[in-house]
Amino acid sequence: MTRIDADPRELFLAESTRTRTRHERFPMTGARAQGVVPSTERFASIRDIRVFAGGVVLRMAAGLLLACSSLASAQQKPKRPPTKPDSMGGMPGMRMPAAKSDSSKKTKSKAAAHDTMSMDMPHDMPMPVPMPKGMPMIPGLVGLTPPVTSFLPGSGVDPKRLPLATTSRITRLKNGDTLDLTAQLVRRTIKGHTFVMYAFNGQVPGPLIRVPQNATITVRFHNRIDLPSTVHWHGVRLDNRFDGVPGLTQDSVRAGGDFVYTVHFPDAGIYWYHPHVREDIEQAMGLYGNVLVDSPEHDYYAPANREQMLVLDDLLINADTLIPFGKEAPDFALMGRVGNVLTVNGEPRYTLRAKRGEVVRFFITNVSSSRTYNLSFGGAPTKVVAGDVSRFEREERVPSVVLAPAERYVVDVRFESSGKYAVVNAIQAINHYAGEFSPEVDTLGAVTVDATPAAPDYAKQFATLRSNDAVARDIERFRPFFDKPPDKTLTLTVATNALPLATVQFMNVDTAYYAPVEWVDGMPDMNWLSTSKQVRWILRDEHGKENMDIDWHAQQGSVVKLRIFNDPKSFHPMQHPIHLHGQRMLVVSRDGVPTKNLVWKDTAIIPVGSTVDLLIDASNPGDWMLHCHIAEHLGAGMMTVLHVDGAGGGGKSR
Ligand SMILES: [Cu+2]
Repeated sequence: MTRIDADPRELFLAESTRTRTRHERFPMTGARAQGVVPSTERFASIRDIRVFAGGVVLRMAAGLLLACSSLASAQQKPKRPPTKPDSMGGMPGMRMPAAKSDSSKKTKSKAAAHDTMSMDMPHDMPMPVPMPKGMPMIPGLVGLTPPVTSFLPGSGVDPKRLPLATTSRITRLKNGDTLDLTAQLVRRTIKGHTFVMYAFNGQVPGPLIRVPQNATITVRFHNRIDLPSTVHWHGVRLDNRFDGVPGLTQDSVRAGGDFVYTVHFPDAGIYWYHPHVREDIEQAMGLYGNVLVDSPEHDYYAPANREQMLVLDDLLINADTLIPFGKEAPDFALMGRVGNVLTVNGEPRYTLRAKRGEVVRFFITNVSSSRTYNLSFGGAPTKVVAGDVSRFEREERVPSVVLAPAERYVVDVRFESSGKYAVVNAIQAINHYAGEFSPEVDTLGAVTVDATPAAPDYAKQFATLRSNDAVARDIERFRPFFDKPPDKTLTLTVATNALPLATVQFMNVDTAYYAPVEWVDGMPDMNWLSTSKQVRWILRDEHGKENMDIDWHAQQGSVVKLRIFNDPKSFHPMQHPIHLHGQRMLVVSRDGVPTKNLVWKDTAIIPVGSTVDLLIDASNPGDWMLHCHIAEHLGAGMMTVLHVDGAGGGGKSR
């Protein structure tokens, strides 16, 4: 994470080579090195990897599993014959759907004979999902497909007739204005391959809606994609009727249908919109956009030379093919779909030219289905200014910013000298198969700084860490509730049935160790084959009620303490970004350690093994979803409803 003069791509390659050769077993570096998160959200508990069993044990177990794999594959009938991979190059994997040929017999004997310690893949072993380099697909899973029909956008549509997606454009709206927002099919070219995907108004990300604080706008939504849809206004404390949740606040909008939203923006900051129907498909295929709400105060933020939106996404591509989605139910239900092509603002490579000494304000949103990022700017000094729904009590210098799906942060970065700064995602990768962790750096783009000095020069203002007294005063009212006992306790866990035998065997061993946060998919084969028919993610309350069976009410105007515990002993422990609609909340403590610098949030990451206390300002009446924002976890049931009953007894939720 230093300033570089070389092409960042080279840095990336150099980094990945270096990390591979220095591949250690359970290094105690990665997570600790990633001091991450704006300090208030720093995991008191990114206590590195908790190792309860060594990698040796895991390797032995993996060996045993592979030996059993012929049994496993005998029990699981392949639905589709395995085929030859089309390329074993940089992105290993085969085209889908699979072509001719095959023989499960041959696969079986291969599998049984497979050298468990070898990380090389025989060339005739099929790998329907791209596996990370050095990670073979578990032989017991070879030839299996998820028990769902494949779905990709625009089946039967001639791509040539579709408009080419464009980049996001700013749409400035005033109080009372109306916007037509159309979800539609588009063509997108990514890394030279053309795919049929979705976009709002032909743009990816969708139009950047820029409005003054307290504006109310009308959005005429037109659903012109091939699935039912809605629009959810993420983080906005709006009228419950326009929250966009099918079955709760509205009916889903059928393909070809329309819906009119009235959206009021009471809080300044950065928000986003996306469908609340099959997010695993619709959001992943391009339906997302930002809303930037401007405060009337001219010095709401410290001065900056320039503003930039950074929308982080990842796309799962196998060579020149999108990995299809499950039609009846989400696939990748264990970990969520983790893409192998990282994009910023819809493109694989972000570039910005800046002047020397320029202060750039980045509004960052993570719209990925499952991936958590640890973002930094080539060593350029970075100040975290604001989070989901407000500014921080105090600005703080941070080495990097961690964003779970749906989270937003606003950071100011000063590029002090000329040269090239790599924008990177530096994380700790995990290989579930080998039981190994290793540092990994992905370059998302570069900021090229020329020698011309920036004017005006904001060096002095940048060096000052401001206190936002208005935020502190607002939060002061809630401080008396910080230590009250929880009103509601939720445990995060998972239940599974009918998963492939090899997956079950593997996972039973795998939980011998865990990472507080999984930054990559360390088991894409097992993950792909799991659907929400087999995996049910669970929020369980103190009465043993689960998900939508939880009966949870609060009075409008009350302050609700929600304690969430992420059970490390579950079948597949994993972090969950928990999102509450229509209200704002504070992360008051993590594992009993009080947060020192507070910010209003709508999404909070709950690392594995952690207990997080949230204080909800239940100000907005209505029926509001609380759910995991990993799209496939939501699709696998991980949601409940907080009913905020109107102060006048007029709440619709009784
Ligand atoms: Cu989750």
